[in-house]
Amino acid sequence: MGLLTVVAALGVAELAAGLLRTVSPVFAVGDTVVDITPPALVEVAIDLLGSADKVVLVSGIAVVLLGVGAVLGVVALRRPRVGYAGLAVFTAVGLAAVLPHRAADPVTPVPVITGAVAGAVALALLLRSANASLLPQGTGSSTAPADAEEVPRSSTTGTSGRGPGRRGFVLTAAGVLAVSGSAGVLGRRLPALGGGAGSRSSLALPNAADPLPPLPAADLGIPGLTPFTTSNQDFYRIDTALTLPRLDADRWTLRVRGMVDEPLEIDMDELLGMELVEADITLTCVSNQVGGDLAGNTRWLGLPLADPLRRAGVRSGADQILSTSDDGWTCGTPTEVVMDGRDALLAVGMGGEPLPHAHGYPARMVVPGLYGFVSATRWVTDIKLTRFADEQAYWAQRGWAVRAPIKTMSRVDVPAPPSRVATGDVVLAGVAWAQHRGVDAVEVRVDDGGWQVAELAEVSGIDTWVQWVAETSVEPGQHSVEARATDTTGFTQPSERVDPAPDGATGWHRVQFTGE
Ligand SMILES: Nc1nc2c(c(=O)[nH]1)N[C@H]1C(S)=C(S)[C@@H](COP(=O)(O)O)O[C@H]1N2
Ligand SMILES: [Mo]
Repeated sequence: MGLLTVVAALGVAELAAGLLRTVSPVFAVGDTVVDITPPALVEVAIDLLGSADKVVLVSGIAVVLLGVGAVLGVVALRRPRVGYAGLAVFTAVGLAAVLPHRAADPVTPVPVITGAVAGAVALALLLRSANASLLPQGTGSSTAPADAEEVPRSSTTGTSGRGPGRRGFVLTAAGVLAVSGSAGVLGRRLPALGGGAGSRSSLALPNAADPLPPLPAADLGIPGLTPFTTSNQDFYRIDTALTLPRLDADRWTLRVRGMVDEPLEIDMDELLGMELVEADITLTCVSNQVGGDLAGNTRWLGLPLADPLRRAGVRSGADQILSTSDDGWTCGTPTEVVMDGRDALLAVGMGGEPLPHAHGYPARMVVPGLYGFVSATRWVTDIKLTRFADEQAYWAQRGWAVRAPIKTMSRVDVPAPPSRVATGDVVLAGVAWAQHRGVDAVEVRVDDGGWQVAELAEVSGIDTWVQWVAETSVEPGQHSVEARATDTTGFTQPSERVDPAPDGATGWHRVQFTGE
């Protein structure tokens, strides 16, 4: 009974949230848990669980809610008021989570209240039929005569477990489960169903004013080596969003405001009508460990971000571009980086398609050379020119760096551990990046021996990673390979191991393999 009350409340709340396109109470509680958990603990969780962190968090919340619900249900059988009081406490927790939520809007409390009412109705129905089933046969059940043939059986067992009330309870329970379960599933699906004019499938991207030539020999095609171009499907994803924002391009606008001469707002029609450019840019997450895979490269299509900023007229002193996504995440980017002529984009296309929802549909920022957390706002809807001294973005508030250029890095992909390779000639290969400086050289060494210069694939610019390859020969037994990159400023990545926080990991990636 307690479980079903919780299911009813949550299911109906999800349906209401889906219909109203507002914050889901369960996910809002999840966000609150993340927000009030000490950042160090959140990092431990992310380290341990990787991208399963969100599933674990949301399932954990569901398990706690169902557990508490089950206990309250047992108590409520004798003392119904406890059940309703528990529901009231759940409601208060839900409201406390959704009201201050960063993506809250005026209708945000409605799903919580609707869920609470549904829970109360379910509890009332269940209590009524549960009480009927617990009553001794024939005393409380008005349906007893119709089921008279069952009475002798239950009286021989000495319990009322098979009485008519029990069947009633099971039917009521099944009804509650079916209705609230489908409400919940439908609620979670609703945002994906909208297929209107602004939907991703009907958005037609224009061509770039000056399309890039096809890629040169950027891909060496070595088995096991990370492809030069990452498919949208395989592109890594890092975000604070427990639920994927699903925006409609028709309703999307971007405001540019703050320390500007003339605030402005552009919509998608205007944006797609402007001169768009293409650029190959490798995105990297600051949380990437040495050898990690939180990096991806693709061809982006978008408006140079400097255009609308110039049109609005950036006032002097506005050293920070504070961008906000539809889900309330904020990001602080140095104004001078965006205005210095590099391909800083308000991107609408990724890998020849509109941005996938997961990667910011309908528009996001991409700034070559800066880690994603200070540059790559997805679902961006607001840009405010301000000062670093006046306002701090989401991760800066949590102790991460304010300015975070991507560090020069190389990774060994081949051989992949735990790899057994034939002795004799062995191929070593990987990728290296130093966005917006460009990789000048990659060196590898086996078993702490001498450094050997690797061969680099051809890339068209300084904003992408580059594949590297080298050959060596090894004897049978255990070996290790290490790589280090030097960028075009002459800087060689240091061997010193530094953790990702606060501004990116350093160290040489080392991979073990066995020759046999
Ligand atoms: N709205 C929003 N945008 C965001 C983030 C986020 O949590 N929310 N994470 C940022 C971080 S930390 C990174 S590394 C990049 C990753 O972009 P991707 O998921 O498209 O690869 O998005 C950035 N943009
Ligand atoms: Mo990131």
